[in-house]
Amino acid sequence: FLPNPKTVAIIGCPFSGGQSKVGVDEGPIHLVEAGLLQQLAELGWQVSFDGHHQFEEIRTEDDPPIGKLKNPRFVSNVCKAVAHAVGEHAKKGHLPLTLGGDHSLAMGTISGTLEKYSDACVVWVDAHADINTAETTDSGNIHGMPLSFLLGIGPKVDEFSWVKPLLKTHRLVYIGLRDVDQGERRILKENGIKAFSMHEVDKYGIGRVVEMALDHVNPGRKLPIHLSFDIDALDPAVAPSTGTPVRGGLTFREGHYICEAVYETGCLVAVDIMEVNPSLSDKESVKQTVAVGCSIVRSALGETLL
Ligand code: 6HN
Ligand code: MN
Ligand code: MN
Ligand code: MN
Repeated sequence: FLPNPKTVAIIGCPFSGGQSKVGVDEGPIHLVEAGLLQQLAELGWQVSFDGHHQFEEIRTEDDPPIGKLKNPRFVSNVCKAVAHAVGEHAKKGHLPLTLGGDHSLAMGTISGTLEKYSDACVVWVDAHADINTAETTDSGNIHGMPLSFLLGIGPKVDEFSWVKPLLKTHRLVYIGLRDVDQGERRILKENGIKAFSMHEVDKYGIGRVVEMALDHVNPGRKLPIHLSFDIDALDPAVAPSTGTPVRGGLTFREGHYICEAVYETGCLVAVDIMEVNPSLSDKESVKQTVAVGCSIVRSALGETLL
C-alpha cells in the first residue's frame, strides 16, 4: 500500500483528556527523546516529524460533562485535529505513526485512516475493549469509548457527530483483553465482534491467535491494516508505567510477535502506540516502559530478529 521510499509520519499527541491521570500527555515526548525517530531511520524509513501537536490552544475553557462523558469538547476537538493530520499523511502515501497520549485519540487516528482506506481493518491490542458507550460507561473516561463511536454503537452524542461510523464490526479484532466491563461484554456479543482474550493467548499460543485474528478481519491479507497498540496490553511487569495496568498480560515477546506478524502481511498502513505514562511509577520503570514502547513500534515497522 505504501510507495517507496517508505515514509513514516510521526504524529505526536501530548493529550490526556480522555482519562483522569496526569502524565500520559508526556508519553510522546519521552518516546521521541528516547531516540525513536533515529531508530526508525535506521530501519530504512524516511521519517517526517514537525514537532508535537499543541492541543492546549484548542482546549475549550468551559467543558462540563455531557451525561457522564468527561472533557467531551476537548476530546472531540483534539480527535478531529488528529483525524485530519492522519488523513492528510495517509493520502500522501505515508504511514502515520501516532504517539499517545490516551487511547481516546484512536477516534481520530482511525477516522483519519478510514478517510484514505475505507476498507481498512483494525487490530486492537489492549487489556481493555474501549467500546463503552455514553450509556454503558462507568468512569465517563472517553479513552474507554473510542470504538463505540467509530462503529456507530450506542446513543448519538452531538459533540462527536463528526466521527463517521465507518468501521464495520467484522473489520475489528482484539488481542490481549482481560478487563472488559459488563456492558462491553454485551456489546461484543450482540455485535459478534471477534476478540482474542488472554485466555485464547494461553490456549492457542500467540502464533495461532494472530493468524486467526488476521484470518477474521483480513482473509487473504488484501485489506489495509490499522494497528492500535495500547501499551497496557503488555503485562505490567513488562510495561509498568501506564494508567490502567491489569496483571496477566502479554509477555514481551507476545507483544512484539503481534507487531512483527502484522508487518509481515505487507498490509500495515497506520500504527498507534498509546497510554505510555511517564509520570506513573519510579524512574527505572518509566525508562523500561518507554524503551518497550519504542521496540514495539520498531517491530511494527519491520525490525526483525535476524
Ligand atoms: N484504555 N473500561 C474502563 C473504562 O473506564 O471505560 C477502562 C478503560 C481503559 C481505556 O486503557 O485505553
Ligand atoms: Mn517527563
Ligand atoms: Mn486502550
Ligand atoms: Mn487499555
